[in-house]
This record gives sequence, structure tokens and C-alpha cells, in this order.
Amino acid sequence: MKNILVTGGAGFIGSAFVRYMVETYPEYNIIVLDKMTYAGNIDNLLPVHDEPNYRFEKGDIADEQTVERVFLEHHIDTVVNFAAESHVDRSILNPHAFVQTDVVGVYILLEACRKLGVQRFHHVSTDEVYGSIPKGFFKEGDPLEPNSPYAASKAGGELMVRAYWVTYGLHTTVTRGSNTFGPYQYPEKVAPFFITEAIDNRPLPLYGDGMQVRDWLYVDDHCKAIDVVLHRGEAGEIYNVGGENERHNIDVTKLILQYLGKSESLIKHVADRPGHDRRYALTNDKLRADFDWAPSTHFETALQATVTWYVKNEWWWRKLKSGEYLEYYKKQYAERLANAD
Ligand code: NAD
Ligand code: TDX
Repeated sequence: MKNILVTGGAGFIGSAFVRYMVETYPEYNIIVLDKMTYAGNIDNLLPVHDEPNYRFEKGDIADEQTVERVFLEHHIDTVVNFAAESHVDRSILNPHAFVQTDVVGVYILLEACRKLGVQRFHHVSTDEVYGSIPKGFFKEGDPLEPNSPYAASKAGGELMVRAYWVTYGLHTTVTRGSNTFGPYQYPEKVAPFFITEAIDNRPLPLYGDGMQVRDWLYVDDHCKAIDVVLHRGEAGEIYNVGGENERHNIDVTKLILQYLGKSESLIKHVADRPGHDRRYALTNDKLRADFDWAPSTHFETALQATVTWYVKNEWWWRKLKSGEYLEYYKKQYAERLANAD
């Protein structure tokens, strides 16, 4: 492993992984390929901009010519695929881009590996491929029952990864991470959305009763788990990456307000997300048993640090809340908030 292509490396988790890898492994070259959709942000990569082992390429993983050119020019031997349309609510409004990137894009990357002899492919997937679980914990062999167009697209991409291992012997690995939070997360996902809205004393649209459960994973822990699987994961294997931090949405929302010193009256219960998964929960038993890996972050400490980061870095998020973002906000929330309890 020497020349690692990180697709989607200008997004939230991808950029954290790039910053981590560039610093941790100066002997590797880290090449980012990113289409720079609304979620891609070059500011996320400013900390590594001048590092000699970092390169950036703008391009679409679903574009065969671009992918092949980048593979050849940078002598790519390893791919870590973060590139995706990643927001469930946007997939409900418009699924097309999700199928295009999260299924077709993954196929194009895999096919380029086959054609050009790239041996190693790590795919970043999600706990959402399992669907919802009322009690207990999903393990890697459980059936996939994705419920949103986003989750279904991620499941489709993952199954194509599996086929390239079984059929062509490509050394693939997959991680299924849980809800990830931390600095540099685009302010559409619930944590950064609610933090930045609350800073401006704006209403926080909590879907339904707010009693849905998510398992929160700090972004640094997610990156470290991917590093471990990239280096030590067995070909064809899938690994859950859970945060071991189950929280009801309403409790996370109240913590955010508490850290900001804001009133709970900002919470507005609004119409639920269609097909809303009630609970996600994963077991990390396989990662623990195989690699002695476990998340190392204390949830409340990390959430408070994340809130502080958004308070101190308005330069980063304020400019994102304009143009297309406002159009999306209107479509997603205007009617919901007008009819809020
Ligand atoms: P993000 O939306 O912040 O970033 C996605 C990045 O991919 C952006 O930089 C975007 O420009 C890029 N991209 C989109 N389409 C592309 C294309 N066709 N070609 C090249 N680049 C493209 O997403 P994120 O939250 O950082 O998630 C990264 C990965 O992790 C995704 O695959 C997602 O499914 C997965 N994941 C996310 C979470 C989470 O809680 N955020 C949890 C588990 C798994
Ligand atoms: O405005 C909101 N109000 C609200 O109540 C938003 C944006 C979300 N929510 C709820 C829905 C979920 O139960 O908060 C919870 C978290 O929502 P999101 O941040 O949209 O995340 P989720 O749908 O759980 O999916 C996330 O975790 C798995 C990521 O977006 C995915 O990319 C990842 O695969």
C-alpha cells in the first residue's frame, strides 16, 4: 500500500480520514477524488493543503474516464470509498443522485480496479443498510432491510462490492458505521443543523416524538476503525463500527441546547420523516474480537467539544447556509414548521 485514493475526501468523514492519514502515515500518498457536490468543501482539507503526501483531484466516481485517468496518473494501489450522497431526507425528496453515486459510482470504481489491476478496495457503508431494530443489536451476518432510498442505494453499492470479491477476488472490506458526529459536518445532519440553528435562536424541527434512537460515533473513532480494517481486515469481510452510545433524539437535542445555554422552547415537534427508522444499534463484537478495537470517546465530552467547535468556527458554516441550502431548507422544513405543535 503506497498510493491511496480517498473518494469523497472533501466531505465530513472523508476529510477527517484524509487529515488523519496524511499525518499518521507520511510514507503513504493520499489522493482525494471528489465531485464537490454541495457537501464537498475544500475548507475541510485546508489543514493538509501544503502537505507533500496529499493531492486533490476534482471528479465524479461515476465517470469512467476520470476514474481511470486518476488511477493511472497517481499509480493508485488502494481505494477507500467515502464518496456518496449521504443525507436521508434528500434521498426522500430526490433519489436519483443516490442511485447514480451510491450504486453506479461504486460499480465504476470496482470495474476500474478490475481493469487496471488495483488490488485493495475498502468501502465505507452504514448501519442503515440493516433497517430498524426494536431491541438487541445488529451483527454483520444479519439480513439487509434498508428503508430509505439512501439506505437502499448504500446496500446496493455494498452488494456490488461483495460480488467483486466473490467473482473476481478483489481484496475488499466493508465497514458499517453508525451515526457519526464531530467538526466539519455539513449543517443538514441533525447535530450540526441543530447546533447552528440554536446559535441563531431558530426553531429546531424534531421529527415526530423525538424518541427515535441513534448510536452516536465520534468521527475520530470512525476514522481509526477504518484505518484498522484497511490494514488488518480480511478479504471479503464486513465490520460493524458502532459508537456504543445509544441516545434518543430528544435527549441529544436537549444536551445541545444545554451546552449552548439556550431554552428548550426552541424545540418544535414537526411531521415525521416518511419511513423513519426507529432505532439503530450495532454490536462491535467482531471488531473487538479480531482487532481489539473499541470506540474511545466519551459521548457528552465529544458532543460538548463539537458544539464549541461550531461556536468558534462560524467562518466555516455560515457561508454554507445560503443559496441551494436555503432552497432545501424551505422544501424540507417550511411547511413542517408552519404546522408544528
Ligand atoms: P458527506 O455528504 O459529508 O460527504 C460526501 C462527499 O462525497 C462530499 O465531499 C461529496 O462532494 C462527495 N461526492 C458525492 N458524490 C460524489 C461523486 N459522484 N463522485 C465523487 N465524490 C462525490 O458524507 P459523510 O457524512 O462524510 O459520509 C461519508 C461516507 O460515510 C458515505 O459513504 C456515507 O454513506 C458513510 N457514512 C456516513 C455516516 C454519517 O453519520 N455521516 C455514518 C455511516 C456511514
Ligand atoms: O431536522 C431533523 N430533525 C430530526 O428529528 C433532522 C435532520 C433529523 N432528525 C432526526 C432523524 C434521525 O432520527 O435525527 C436523527 C438523525 O438524523 P440525520 O442526522 O439525518 O441522520 P440519520 O438519518 O440517522 O442518518 C445518518 O446516519 C447514518 C447519516 O446521515 C447517514 O449518512 C449515515 O449513513
